Amino acid sequence: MQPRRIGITCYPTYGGSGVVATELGIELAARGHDIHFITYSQPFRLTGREANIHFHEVAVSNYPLFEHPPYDLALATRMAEVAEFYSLDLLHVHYAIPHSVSALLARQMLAVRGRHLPFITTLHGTDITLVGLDRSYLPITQFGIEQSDGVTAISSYLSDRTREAFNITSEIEVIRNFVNCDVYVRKPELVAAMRPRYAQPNERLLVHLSNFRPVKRITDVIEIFARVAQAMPARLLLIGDGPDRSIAEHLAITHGVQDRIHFLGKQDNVNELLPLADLMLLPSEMESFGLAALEAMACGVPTISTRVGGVPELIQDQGSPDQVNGLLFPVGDIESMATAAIDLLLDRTRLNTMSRAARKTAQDRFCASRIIPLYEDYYERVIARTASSTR
Ligand code: GMT
Repeated sequence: MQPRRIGITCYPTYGGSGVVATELGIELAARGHDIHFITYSQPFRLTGREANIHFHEVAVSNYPLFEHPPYDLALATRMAEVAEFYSLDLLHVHYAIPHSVSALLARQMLAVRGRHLPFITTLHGTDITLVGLDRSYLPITQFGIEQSDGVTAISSYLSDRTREAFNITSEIEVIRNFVNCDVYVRKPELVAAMRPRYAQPNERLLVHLSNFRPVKRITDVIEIFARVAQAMPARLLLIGDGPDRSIAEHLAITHGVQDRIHFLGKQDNVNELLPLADLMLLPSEMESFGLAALEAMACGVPTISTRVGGVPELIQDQGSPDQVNGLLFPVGDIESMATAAIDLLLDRTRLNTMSRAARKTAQDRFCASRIIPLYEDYYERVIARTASSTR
């Protein structure tokens, strides 16, 4: 693909969609594309010093009249300005609400000046499964999706769900999430140096990574861990922060395991923390994909998760031992998840086999080197299709 100038908009500070958008920008920049992040703050996984990456802050003026400052309009304005100044070929927005509608406005603002700016919307999950189905957002989300020049979804599940819930008949390209397998990898010397900070040699180390929203069921994480900690010496790394953190702290005290849990808060270098663990817990109510599980798997850490949404597209719990890369259970089945975790952690051979299968899945199917060309190919198709239709 020839080098392109691409604008990317996402939620820069919170959630998996922002992580995917940022990592995508980093990977595209490394392949020679010129990337322009148009967001309200610098995406948290960027250092600001990467080659080929530019950051354009969206500032929202707050007049006393505005009880709710119009961020979507400020964003549309900035998108149009950046697209014009830097001659962007394409805008790629992550999370439909409100980004696709802002991109649509930017496209229209430029069209009246004879400039063509196609935009692609990538659907991530709660923009469809929760927020987009709120009656007050449904029609505008549907409109934003329909008006997009291209739409991608991060799993087949999410693509199907979007079609059903929003009556979308146009094409939705499934491009699954990815991980950089060179960055997310277990480096034995790093593990040897860092693991003693969090666990003794005789202790098992579990990990959970999320934004601590109710959909993640953090209380199930604590319940499962409390049962594991009764059965063997164990510790838990909790990475992330959000509304349910204090509920988790309270439950940990109730079970007397607060001293066995490291509440680490938001962390930048999760690639250095995940490989320290033996097992990840992700007992979510819903996951359209489960990026945290993929990042752990790339580090050789298998996941116990729930059989929801797009998770079975990533975690395979049936087949020969070298195919099984994690375990899936019904939502809320704490007892089964705890029993499975205990059995697995006590069986070193099975745990190692599953760890290798997890890494192999990440490498064979979800490495950035495999997925990024799918985005590049899709960009070219959208640019070509929309250029010929506007001629
Ligand atoms: O729920 C989150 O963790 C945040 C949310 C988002 O859109 O920012 O995550 C969704 O997108 C992630 C990245 O594509 C997926 O890995 C998550 O499964 C998905 N979350 C849900 O569907 C609940």
